Amino acid sequence: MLNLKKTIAILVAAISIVVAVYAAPVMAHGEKSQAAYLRMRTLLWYDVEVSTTKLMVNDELVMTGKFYWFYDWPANIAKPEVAFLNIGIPGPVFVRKASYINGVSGVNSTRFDIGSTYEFKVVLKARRAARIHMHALMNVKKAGPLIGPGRWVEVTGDMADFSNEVTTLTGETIDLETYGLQNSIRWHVFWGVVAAAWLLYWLFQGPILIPRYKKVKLLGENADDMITSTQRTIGLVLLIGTVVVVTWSYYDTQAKYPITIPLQSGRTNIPPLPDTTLGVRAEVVDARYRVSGRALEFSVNVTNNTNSPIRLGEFTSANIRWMNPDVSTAEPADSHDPVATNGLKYEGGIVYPGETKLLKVTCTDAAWETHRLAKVVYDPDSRFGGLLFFFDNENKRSIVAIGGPLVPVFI
Ligand SMILES: [Cu+2]
Repeated sequence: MLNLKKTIAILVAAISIVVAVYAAPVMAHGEKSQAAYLRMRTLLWYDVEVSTTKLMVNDELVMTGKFYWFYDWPANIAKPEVAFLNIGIPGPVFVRKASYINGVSGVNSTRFDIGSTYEFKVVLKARRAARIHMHALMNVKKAGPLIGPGRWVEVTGDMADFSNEVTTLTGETIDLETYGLQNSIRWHVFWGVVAAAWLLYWLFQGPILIPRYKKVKLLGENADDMITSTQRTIGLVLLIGTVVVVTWSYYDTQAKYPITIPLQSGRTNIPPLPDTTLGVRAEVVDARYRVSGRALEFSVNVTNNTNSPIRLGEFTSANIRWMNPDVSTAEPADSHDPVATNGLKYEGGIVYPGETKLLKVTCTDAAWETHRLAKVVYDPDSRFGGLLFFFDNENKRSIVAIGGPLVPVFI
């Protein structure tokens, strides 16, 4: 029996070493790891921009953009009843100074409407030097983070210069970077010393744990009798001392800071932006994913209820953009920004006002594989989703969400 256990232990150790040796350094932080259907059919981000990609410590960066809550929300993903807009950054490279959703402060969590569009703005202040891939992200309760497009940003300078000053409601100016830090360190050290002293005291009372346990279990001795009256007295002193110190600290804090406001945990309800379709309707008739060609092909019935002729310029899904350069151009923001500059082609041409037309659209790019979106055809619920951007003569956009079942084509 012992041998078997030993063998298993050695095997586990050996496997761990092999895995550790072969583990390659990880460059990304999970943006491609979420299931394809989740990235395509939950939150669709677009127009995401950062005000700068190179800045110094203490400089501000503003991230703006829009997001659309996909109408065909996956049944197994929690709906955005409680959600919080954030920025995904490895480590505290920035502090967040403010965030807004449709102009409303994003301090509190928010409930969002499925099928609606919102715009956001997050103001960040650089705290320490780093080169990071930052994302807008939406934390949805019970669903997790829904990640927006990433941007490489480089902060230079010295963290020692960083200051994060705010004026409190009582008119005092404080630096949040250092405010209360000394006090916090003092209390941690104080309780650390008390805890260590208590443990050390018992450590020097001789072997206590296993020998006493044995005495109780095997010899049937009474555990309470093993504790001396001195030990009891010391325990009582520590107990009373702890209660006195905690009580005193509460009264002392109350006297020093009579006015405090608790952390805000209320919920806001923010009305969505006006309809982004501007009267254009699009219904997917059928859709295929061509595995060998790395192409999404779909037919879509488009009705133009606007006053201008429109053409299809872009399809976006899962933070990837397929552009039709005849109508709209876009370049990748950096080396990790998936933009298929010539990825969208379609048959059907211009859709005139009042007309309903069948367009045959093809979105081709290696990103279907490299961003693991093609895996959607292996999902139990093989449905895709995304946003179509139609442009009129004045480059005004009608943004329409589409989606439907996706059939794979292997030959
Ligand atoms: Cu990233």
